[in-house]
Amino acid sequence: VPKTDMNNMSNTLRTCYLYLDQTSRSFAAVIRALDGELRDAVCIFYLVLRALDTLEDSSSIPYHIKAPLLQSFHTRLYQPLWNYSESCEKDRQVLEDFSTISLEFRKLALVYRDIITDICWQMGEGMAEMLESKLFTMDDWERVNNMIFKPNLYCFPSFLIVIILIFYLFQYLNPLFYQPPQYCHYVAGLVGIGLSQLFAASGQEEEVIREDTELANSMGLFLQKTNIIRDYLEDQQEGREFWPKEVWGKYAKTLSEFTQRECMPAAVSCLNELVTNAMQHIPDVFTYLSHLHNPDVFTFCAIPQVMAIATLAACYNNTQVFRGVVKIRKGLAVTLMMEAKNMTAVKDIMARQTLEIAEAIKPEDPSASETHHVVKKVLRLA
Ligand code: PS7
Ligand code: MN
Ligand code: MN
Ligand code: MN
Ligand code: MN
Ligand code: MN
Repeated sequence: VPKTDMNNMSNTLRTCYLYLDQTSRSFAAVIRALDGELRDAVCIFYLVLRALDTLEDSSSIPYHIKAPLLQSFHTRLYQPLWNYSESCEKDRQVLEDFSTISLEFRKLALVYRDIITDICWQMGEGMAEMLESKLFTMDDWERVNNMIFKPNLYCFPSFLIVIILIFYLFQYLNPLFYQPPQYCHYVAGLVGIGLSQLFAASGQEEEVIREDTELANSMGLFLQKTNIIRDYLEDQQEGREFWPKEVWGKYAKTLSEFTQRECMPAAVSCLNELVTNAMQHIPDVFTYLSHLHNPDVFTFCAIPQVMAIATLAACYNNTQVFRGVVKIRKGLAVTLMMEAKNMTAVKDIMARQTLEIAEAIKPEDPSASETHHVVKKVLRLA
């Protein structure tokens, strides 16, 4: 029995669920399986973020227009008439009819609205900051602990010692220091943090789930890194580059070389290093999922994670990443979705997919020993 009763819904909320089906290939089903107020809050959260991401992805919008649009996006939630019709993206409908989404947003309880507004504000700022930097670095992949900030040596060339002292003694001087932007944290880690806050606010999960933001961040990073790895070719074709230069720089002069047939060995080595890096998040994924109590919330969180490990297993050591689309087999996807209902099943799936990766490791691969290492770690925890 579907928990979403379409008959008791307002027309605008029904339209929102229609947009959810149209814009999400994987999240629509798991969001519908949520219960009560939380379901609508997460549905609206998804659509609002989909709208923000569509703005970010629109290559037709020039920088001087796009940056202020991203930064002011959170204010649009309270502007009943705001719509945006200049995007050419596939999902532009959510921007063209944003007023329907924002109308339903304003019907949510204040606790949910404040969480969603705050995440939109932080994500919009982060996306705008990223528009300026052309090349992707390792910092964009990892969240640098907010407390351990990097002193900007350009501003204080001769006071390094003093800076280091201040750095340890007065951590509240944070804004004086330059912090590298971290793309994956902004577009995915924040989603994990916001979702955890929604779970707690709804009373369907314990308050403590809010507190460990590092675990919630890892949940998002695992999905985002997998998405970036899999979408290499699609992103190249759209003129976007998300693979970190510290990694691809070891294997090529430019990231786009990986589309050429003669660069395949280097491309695959790079791919394998990134898959190995993404797998480092799995221990955090186990810990986060083990903190959940509500079965619907558990499935909602677990399904995207098991899809991600299966995607990584399909991509590992696979030249197809550079030639086309790597998709997990339909049958496997269906099995995983039905299976991922509890911790034992999730660990089982993770172990199976990790073993597939382990079997594909070539001894001559530059990351072979690193990959073996993370494989062992995952299998020990699973
Ligand atoms: C609110 C469910 C569950 C603790 C639109 C879910 C794009 C991978 O652009 O659509 O097609 O390549 O394939 C989702 C943590 C975010 C991180 C991020 C919001 C999990 C706008 C998902 C989805 C945290 C920025 C979608 C991060 O991939 O991308 C809700 C816990 C949106 C989650 C983007 C990517 C998501 C992503 P594209 P996809
Ligand atoms: Mn997608
Ligand atoms: Mn984007
Ligand atoms: Mn996108
Ligand atoms: Mn993508
Ligand atoms: Mn995509």
